[in-house]
Amino acid sequence: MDFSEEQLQDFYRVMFTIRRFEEKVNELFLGGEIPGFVHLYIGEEAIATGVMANLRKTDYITSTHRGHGHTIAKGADLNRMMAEIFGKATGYCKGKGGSMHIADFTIGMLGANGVVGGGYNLAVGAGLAAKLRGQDQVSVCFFGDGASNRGTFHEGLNMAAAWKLPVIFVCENNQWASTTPYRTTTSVENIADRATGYGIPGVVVDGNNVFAVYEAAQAAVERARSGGGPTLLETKTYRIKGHFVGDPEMYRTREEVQQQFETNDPLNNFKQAVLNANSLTEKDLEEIETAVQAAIEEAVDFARESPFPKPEELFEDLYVEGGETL
Ligand SMILES: Cc1ncc(C[n+]2csc(CCOP(=O)(O)OP(=O)(O)O)c2C)c(N)n1
Repeated sequence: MDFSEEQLQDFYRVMFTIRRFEEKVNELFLGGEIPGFVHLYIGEEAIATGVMANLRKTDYITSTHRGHGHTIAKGADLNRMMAEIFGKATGYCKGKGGSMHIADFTIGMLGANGVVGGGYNLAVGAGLAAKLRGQDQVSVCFFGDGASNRGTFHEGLNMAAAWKLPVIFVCENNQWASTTPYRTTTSVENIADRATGYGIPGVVVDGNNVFAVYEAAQAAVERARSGGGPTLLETKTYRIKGHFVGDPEMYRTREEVQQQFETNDPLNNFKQAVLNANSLTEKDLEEIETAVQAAIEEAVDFARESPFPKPEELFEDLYVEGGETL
């Protein structure tokens, strides 16, 4: 295996943090402690992890309504994330944004987004800004298969391609857009095939394999950073949980989900690979799991103990004055 022990541990730490964070959020939502809506990333952890392992803190990402995994992998603070999801004043948006609006400009996380297909032009703008400043930052736009049918997809890819901007478009094809299977709304076999229309590389990769995602993202990031322009990277995966927590999932069978989880779980794939290759031991993995579990419990305690924002703060922070940029 061409990865150092430290890299492998980092892959597992990030993937396991996302998994446990999401399982915890699921449990807390069903227990009535979390308001609003949450969309879980379970089953898609290898994508955020493999892509972000190629990024610097100063690189940018734009995310989606299913954004916890991207945010964790970019290095966000778990306490502030959990507090935001609880709607507490110590959260990233002082409790006024919730799950779908977490952002942290200090780590280049430009925002989760409740608007499907809302990230393309933000990512293109960040890439354009980096290019105009003469810096070698790259910008990564995560989006779903459903979002690839929005007009903003075409606008974003065309402009990034025409101006050779340092943007990587990462499609997380989890087979479903809410209740709609992607094959019924998409005319091509692979969403990556559309790259041809913009004269840029289109790459398909197994999104349940963190090594494959890492390597494909590495090539795309190097290309973008060195002035080669954008890449469309399609990661094939599967949404294991409902579209949102509470989704009755009348549009697919339990058997389909079970079969996908048994054969394609990215964490299990990773474990089998590193254990078979004797690259990490069961003990190494358990140590990571124990530390992650403790960090998530701490985040839940932090969120629970934090105050709600005060009613008189309702209209504060609607517009940002100044602000930090990377
Ligand atoms: C512009 C817009 N249209 C519709 C919606 C409602 N909506 C929320 S998520 C979603 C499906 C998105 O599917 P996909 O892009 O494949 O992402 P996934 O949920 O599978 O991660 C839809 C239609 C929305 N939030 N924004």
